[in-house]
Amino acid sequence: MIPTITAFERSPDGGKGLARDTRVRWALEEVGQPYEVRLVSFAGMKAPGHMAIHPFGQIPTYEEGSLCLFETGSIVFHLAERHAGLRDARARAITWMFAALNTVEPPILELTTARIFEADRSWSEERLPLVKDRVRARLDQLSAYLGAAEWLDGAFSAGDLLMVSVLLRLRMSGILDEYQNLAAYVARGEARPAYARAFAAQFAVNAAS
Ligand code: GTB
Repeated sequence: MIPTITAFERSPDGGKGLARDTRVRWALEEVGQPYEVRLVSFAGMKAPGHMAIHPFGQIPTYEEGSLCLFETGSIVFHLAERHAGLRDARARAITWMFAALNTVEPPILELTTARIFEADRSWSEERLPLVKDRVRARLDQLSAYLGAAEWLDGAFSAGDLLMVSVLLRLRMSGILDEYQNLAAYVARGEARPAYARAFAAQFAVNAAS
């Protein structure tokens, strides 16, 4: 059965691949699973039909027959469980999936909030260095762990898929480039043909609108 995911009808990033449907598209491409996409407007996300499958009125969602999932981590986990290609070193890959979403992403999201939504506050300039240092504290640790390795745990895993997706959000800030091995790690992720297909698919949607 071909699953259907939801994505922004028009992503606020104009197709830079930062909206979370790209992570799900990437995982689907990695495992060679064809999929369909239902595009949703901001209003549509809060309409009863969508709220019935996503209690918080967001994208992405994943529908496969009677199975409806929300939360990117859960969807990528479901796909990793289903497909042997991502199943190696399962427990460690799951650990890295949670580390990406629960440990590395929160300070990065805080930086996005500080740079975009708090930029007009009187205290913003003073706070920004603190927020950036919190991001650097995590990246110092991640960079030290990764060292010269290609991926976090031997072969590419769903943990790398989510970690690269999370780190990609830092590109605009310039902080990623302070870490040569992490910048190269992200570039390796982006160079994967499955990522390129996922990026192109979401870009086509946004270029068209
Ligand atoms: N924890 C959930 C998950 O991982 O699936 C979070 C889902 C989520 O935040 N979805 C966002 C959404 O639907 C889209 S990805 N927002 C609409 C709403 O809440 O009403 C977040 C996002 C949006 C835009 C950009 N961008 O333009 O750069 C990047 C990321």
